[in-house]
Amino acid sequence: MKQKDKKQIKRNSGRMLNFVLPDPDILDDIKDAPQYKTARTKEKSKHSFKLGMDLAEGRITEIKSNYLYLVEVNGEMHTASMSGRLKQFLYQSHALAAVGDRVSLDLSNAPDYRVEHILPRTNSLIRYGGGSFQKEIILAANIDQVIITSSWRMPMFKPGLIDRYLCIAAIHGIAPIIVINKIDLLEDSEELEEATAYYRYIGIPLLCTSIIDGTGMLELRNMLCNKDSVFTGHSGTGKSSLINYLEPSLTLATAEVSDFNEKGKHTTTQAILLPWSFGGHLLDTPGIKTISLHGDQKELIPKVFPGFDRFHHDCRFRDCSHTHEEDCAVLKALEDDLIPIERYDSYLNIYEGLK
Ligand SMILES: Nc1nc2c(ncn2[C@@H]2O[C@H](COP(=O)(O)OP(=O)(O)OP(=O)(O)O)[C@@H](O)[C@H]2O)c(=O)[nH]1
Ligand SMILES: [Mg+2]
Ligand SMILES: [Zn+2]
Repeated sequence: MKQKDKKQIKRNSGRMLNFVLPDPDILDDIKDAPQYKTARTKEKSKHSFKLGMDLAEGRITEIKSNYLYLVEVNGEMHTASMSGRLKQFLYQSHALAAVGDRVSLDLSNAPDYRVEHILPRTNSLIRYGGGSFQKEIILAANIDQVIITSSWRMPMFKPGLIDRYLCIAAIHGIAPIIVINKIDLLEDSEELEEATAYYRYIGIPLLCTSIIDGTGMLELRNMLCNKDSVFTGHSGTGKSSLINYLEPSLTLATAEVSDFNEKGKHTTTQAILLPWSFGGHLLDTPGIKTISLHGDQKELIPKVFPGFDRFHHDCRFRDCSHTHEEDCAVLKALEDDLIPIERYDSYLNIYEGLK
C-alpha cells in the first residue's frame, strides 16, 4: 500500500471514531412506525418526514415580531410563524432566525404557514450589542456582497476607511465591492489611479460612479443584479443617492432610520431584504452603521488585512502580527515594495487601535 493511501485510511477511521450512533433501539421503533412503511410516491417526495407537510424553500425577508416572519417563496410573500418544535430548539440554543435565512416552509395549512427548518447560513452580518455584556446581534444572513461606498470628494476619499471596511467584510465572509462615488468631482485622474492602484492590484472589484453624469451606474446595476447586497460607507458618500438612482421606488421604502433612538439606546435592528426590479435584493439595515471592528477580532486582522493573504502564510510564526517578528513575510514584502507603506501604516493603525 502506498504511503498516501495509508494516511487516507487513518484519517477516515479517526472520523468514524467521532461519529456517535444514536441508541440502536431507535432504529427498531422507526421500522415499526407506519409512515416509514408507506412507499414514497412521486407526489409525496416533496413532503417531509412529518406526514402531511408540504415543504417549500423560502427566504426570510423581514421579521415582523418574535417568531413571525415575512417569507419569500418563488417571488411570492407569505407571513409565517415558527413551528413550536423549532421555537423550542432555537430558544435552547440561544439562536434566532435572521433576515436572509433560507428556511423550509410548510405550506400545507395555508394561510397558516410554518417555518419548519432554518438551513445552514453561508455567512452572517454581526454587530455587537452595547454595554458590558457583549452579545452578538445577527443583522442578516446569506448576504452575497457588501458595497463599500466612498466618495472621491465631499467627503474626501480615505483609503484607511476602505481598509477598515474590507477587514470587516473579510471577517464576515462577504465579498466586497469598492464604489468611489461623486467621480464627477474628479480633477486629476492620475491621482485617482494612484489612490486605487493597490486595490485593483490585489483584485478587489472597484467601480467609479456618479449620479450626476451616470458614470459607472450601468456597471453597478450589473454587479447588483441577482445578488443580495448591502451598502455600507460613511455618511454623505451617496448610498441613498445611488439606490435612488437605480430604483427610485426602493428609496421610499428605505427609511433613514437612525441607529439610536432619542435616549441614545439602540433601536431594534429592523433589517429588510428589498427586491430590486432587475433581480436580487438590497439589504436595508440601520445596524450596518454600527458594525465596526471589535477587540475580539484583533488577532484576525494580520490575516484579513487587504492583500496580506498573499504573504502571511509564509511568516515564520502562524500568529505573526507583522510588527516585530523574525522572518515575517509581510515585513519582507514591505521592504520589497510589494506593499505600499501607506497600506502598512493603515494596517498598524487598525491593528494597534484594537484592544
Ligand atoms: N457631486 C455629486 N454629489 C452626489 C453624488 N451622489 C450623491 N451626491 C450628494 O451627496 C449628498 C449625500 O448623499 P446621500 O445619498 O444622502 O448619502 P448617504 O451615503 O446616503 O448618507 P447617509 O444616509 O447619511 O449615510 C447629497 O447631497 C447628494 O446629492 C454624486 O455622484 N456626485
Ligand atoms: Mg442615506
Ligand atoms: Zn508576519
